[in-house]
Amino acid sequence: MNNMTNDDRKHHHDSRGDQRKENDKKNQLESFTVDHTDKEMRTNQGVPVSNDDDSLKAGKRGPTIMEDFHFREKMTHFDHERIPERVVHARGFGAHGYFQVYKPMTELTSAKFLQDPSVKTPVFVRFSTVVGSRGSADTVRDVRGFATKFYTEDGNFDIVGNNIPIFFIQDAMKFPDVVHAIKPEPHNEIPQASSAHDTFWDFVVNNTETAHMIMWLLSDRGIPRSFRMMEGFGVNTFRFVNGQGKARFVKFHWKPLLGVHSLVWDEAQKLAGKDPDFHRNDLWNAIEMGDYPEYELGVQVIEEDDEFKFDFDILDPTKFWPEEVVPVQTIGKLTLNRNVDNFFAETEQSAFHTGNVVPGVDFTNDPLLQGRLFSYLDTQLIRLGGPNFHEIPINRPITPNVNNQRDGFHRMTINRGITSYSVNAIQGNSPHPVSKSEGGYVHYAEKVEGVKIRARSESFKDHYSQATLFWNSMSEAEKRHIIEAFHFEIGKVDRPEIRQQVVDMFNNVDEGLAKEIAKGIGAKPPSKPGGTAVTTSSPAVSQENTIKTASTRKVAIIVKDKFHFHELKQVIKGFKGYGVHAELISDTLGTVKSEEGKEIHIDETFTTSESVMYDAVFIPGGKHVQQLLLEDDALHFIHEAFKHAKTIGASNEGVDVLANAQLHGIAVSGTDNSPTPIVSKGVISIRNAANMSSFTNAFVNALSKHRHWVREKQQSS
Ligand code: HDE
Repeated sequence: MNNMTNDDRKHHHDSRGDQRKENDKKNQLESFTVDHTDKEMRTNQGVPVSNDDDSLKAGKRGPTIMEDFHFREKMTHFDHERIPERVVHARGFGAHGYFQVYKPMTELTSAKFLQDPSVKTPVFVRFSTVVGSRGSADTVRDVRGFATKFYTEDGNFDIVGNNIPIFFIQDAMKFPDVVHAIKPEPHNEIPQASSAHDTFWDFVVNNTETAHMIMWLLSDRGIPRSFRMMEGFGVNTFRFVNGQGKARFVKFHWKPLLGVHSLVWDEAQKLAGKDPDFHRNDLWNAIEMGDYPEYELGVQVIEEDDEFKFDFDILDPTKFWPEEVVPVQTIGKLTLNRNVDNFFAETEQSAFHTGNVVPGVDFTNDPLLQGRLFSYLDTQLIRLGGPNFHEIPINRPITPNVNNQRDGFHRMTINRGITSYSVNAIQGNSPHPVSKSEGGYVHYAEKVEGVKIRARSESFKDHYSQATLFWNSMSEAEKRHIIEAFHFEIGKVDRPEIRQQVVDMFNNVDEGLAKEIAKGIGAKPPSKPGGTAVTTSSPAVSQENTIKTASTRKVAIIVKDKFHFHELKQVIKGFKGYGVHAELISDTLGTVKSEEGKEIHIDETFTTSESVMYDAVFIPGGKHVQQLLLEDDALHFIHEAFKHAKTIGASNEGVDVLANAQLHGIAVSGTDNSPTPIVSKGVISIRNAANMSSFTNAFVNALSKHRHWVREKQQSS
């Protein structure tokens, strides 16, 4: 490639035509992939192995001999098979997919992957939690990472985003501080994967720029239902630059087509024990089943001339651009359609970097972004063991990397030729830089002037207005969840003075909120009037207003011997039509037999599963109910689903189980044989089995609402 002329290069691109694209990365990865099915075992030196079970000994009961190269190689490799986990975002899960732009974005950016709607740009995404270690649980309260690597024909472009559009701090200088404060405390390394402890809240009350982010973290956004049901945000302000060199400020968004949905806190905590891999399982299984997660890429754009027209600084990463003020244009779609072959090789070794941009995308002076531009490259040097991590298959661009960089640990490339410097005459000054018009990356020529100073801009000083805006935007249920989250988090803080400081700090956001916080943590209500002057809201940030669909949701069906087969069959068939999945639960694996004598396979048992792993529960009719009525596990299942505001349904005798469960404030169908189901706060019941389709429709409709928060209210009142 080194000696290609520009015409060659152009031709090379054109001739590959439409085959380039989606499979380019897959094919590249496949050239590194090995499969040992039916292969002979060989050492790393390629020597055939005769025995992999016994070390070489001086006598059958004697000591192992030094010359056992096979033993030494095997053990040495094992001894060294761990690498440092990421300093933050250690626990993550990745998947492959592709991105397609809806229409040419030429007016906004020259980025090639945003020009041609027929091009499928390969993508790798890694979702993560921030605070916990690699082995921690998925459903902890935390920010989620949403890092995307686009393998474009102009090189790799990474959007290293989170599921919350703002951040804790305004200047990268403070990143080590916030991370030290939130990580487990240094003396005893407790607590794991949690912000509910003294050092974090000590940091919060002494660094009030965190106020807005805390509101989001303690909202339902901190406990997503699924990686498939959360937004992603680039957080920092970037630039789009078009072919004429015109630049605009831009923020990136990922909008999930399944909407933004969350767990409830009690459920999240239980899941952390019952299924620490809940989000991993969810994503992996969705992809395996062909329920490919999809997210639209949105951009918010601000003209350079409008930089100072907002009541917040557009470079302040603790502020978001309300969608009602700066609309989000959706410009393309990401589809995740392929699980990795090997977690370590792909997900663990993936290295993202905010500095990985392509022509058409540029940076701004956002002081958090500026620091990130240093940190991401730096951190890989220790984590991936040297400067050649770009050669690890998952990190390789699908374009060649051609330059004079050489050597270093684990160098894979064999560079031919004797020059590795520029300017050279011996190899005709190859490789040669290309001009902007030939596609070379040229930084946006922003005019910058100023005196050197360690200081914060005055325009960053307002820490509370948008925290109030966020609070104002929350539905009643969301507000209640935030207050409860404060009660949990601050309830875990030992020092009473910090608990009081939290009340006083959040009084600056909203007085009513501060009073409610105080009630649950043994602190005094705020002593002064609180709040800001902000009375507006941003409906777009409330999850109440998100997309609602039952598609891909998971229903637990409880059955024992002598259930009604035809009811079950009709309901499952109805679910399928809506893309809803069902799993059958009983007290043992194997099969159960219906009243009609049909056998069906059980997927999970009361021992291997819990209602927290499902979105809803259904009990069909039949004589099995007589046993279910005596079964504590079944009742517990229903009570938990009820407590977590989930959809619950029953048909015929199954309704007796609901009646027996005494669900507070719920009406269930009587024995009048009415053909229409009774729908009561997300609990659906019917006695008339002749009409299961009206039941299924009502059930799926309730399921699509995600949760029935009205029940929580009656429980707490
Ligand atoms: Fe990161 N961040 N970060 N971060 N971040 C890392 O890079 C850093 C920030 C985010 O799946 C590290 O490779 C600084 C905001 C994600 O591999 C490290 C600052 C946002 C991931 C780092 C921030 C993020 C990371 C650790 C403040 C949302 C995981 C391992 C100035 C927009 C990527 C690594 C993956 C990872 C530095 C703040 C997102 C240390 C200095 C804001 C999704 O380089």
